[in-house]
Amino acid sequence: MIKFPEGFYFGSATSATQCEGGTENDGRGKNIWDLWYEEESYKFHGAIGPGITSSFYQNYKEDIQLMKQTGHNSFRTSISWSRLFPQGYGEVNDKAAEFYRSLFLELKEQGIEPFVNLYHFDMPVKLQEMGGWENRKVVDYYKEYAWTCFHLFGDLVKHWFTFNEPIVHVECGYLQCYHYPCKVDPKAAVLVAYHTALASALAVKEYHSMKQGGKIGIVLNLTPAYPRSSHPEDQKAAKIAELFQNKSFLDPAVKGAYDPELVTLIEKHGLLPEAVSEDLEVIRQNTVDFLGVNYYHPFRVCAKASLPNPAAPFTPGYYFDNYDMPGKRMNPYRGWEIYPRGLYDIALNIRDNYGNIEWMVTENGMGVENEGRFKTDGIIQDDYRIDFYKEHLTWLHKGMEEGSHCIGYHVWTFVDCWSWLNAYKNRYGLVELDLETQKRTIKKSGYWYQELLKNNGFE
Ligand code: BGP
Repeated sequence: MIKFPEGFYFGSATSATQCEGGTENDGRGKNIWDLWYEEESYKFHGAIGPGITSSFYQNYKEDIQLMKQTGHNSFRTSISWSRLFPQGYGEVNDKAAEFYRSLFLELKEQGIEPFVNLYHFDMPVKLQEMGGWENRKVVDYYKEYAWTCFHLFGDLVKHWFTFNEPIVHVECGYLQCYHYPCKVDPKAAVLVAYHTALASALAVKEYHSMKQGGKIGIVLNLTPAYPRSSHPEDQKAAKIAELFQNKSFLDPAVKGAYDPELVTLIEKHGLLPEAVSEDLEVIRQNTVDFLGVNYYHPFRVCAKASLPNPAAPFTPGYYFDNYDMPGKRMNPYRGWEIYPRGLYDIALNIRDNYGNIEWMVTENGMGVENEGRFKTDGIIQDDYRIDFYKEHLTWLHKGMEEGSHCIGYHVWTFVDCWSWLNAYKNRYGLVELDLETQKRTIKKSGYWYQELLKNNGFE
């Protein structure tokens, strides 16, 4: 029997853009995903967009009832910055404040602890027009936004996160073209990463100064980089991949400083931003209270097969290649590697190299394309997902038994949600969403999760 400690946080996670819908309601301003969907909608093949999703803005009470039924004791979502501040700054939208207060209150009343994230990829359009995270002024607007959230909801919310997966908006927005502003500009990428770490530290500082008696952390998608072999060149490649992929945010958030090796590499490419010493001091002094970790798959890394093109814009891939490990286990329904042991390695890494800081799994899940094919007797028979969770929880539990201080586990996600690039192609939920009727139907994994939560463990 795998048994988790009393009071372990079990639940699920989502984000405002991916579940709320109601983008035209009650004075919400646009964020970059409304724009992305409008402009790139041909890629979504007529699928519904962020304007509808699972209409959590209207249906949150029903969804909270379902969460209660499955035994959730906690749930993570995010606040939509452009719902609260339609311009990104200035006047608070009272209707939005009312919505989030009612949502957090309802969760509390149903015995579900809210974990609230301030930024999940969703820059208000007005601020993106000013340069988004490239503009130092936006960092100050974020600080005001964070302060306002603590002020408005801090009596109800005791677990905050400053950002979700900040490396993603850096890479996808500034090195590849998967998010706005969709450009390849390594210098901007580094500046954005630095401004984001600074914004996070400023939010931590504000929160601590308000003495509300809760905790504040950051959610990082830690992706262990495994080298192809013990050959020194492969080892070096994996070490550099770790620096960029994981340590670039983990170190400033938890240790208050960047790894000197990362700084040297960035300097070598002439990309180091001009940092003001007071800002570096803010990062140094305001480290997080706890950590959220999203884990989906590992990173397989080897030395570069050929010399990088010096004329091409710099990306971390300058230093390593990804390789296709023979025999690796793939999710046949989504195309990501499944490697449950990665969660154990993360647990020990946090224990050994990050002061054994308190942490939790803030996302772990299995996306499945065309999931309707697994439906019999009106229920999605997602045994593959149950196996996926069992295996990850087994490795997590082992890490905890060996002393890693993990306090919770949230699956991604509860009700099937909208995704940034794939709309509803890949389903992750414990609960199926019918896109035409908005009807929710618990999947087999949802019933399994209910048993897990009832017993705080599984056989
Ligand atoms: C994480 C994001 C989530 C979610 C998830 C699944 O990186 O934090 O917002 O989208 O990945 O990924 P996808 O939706 O691309 O399948």
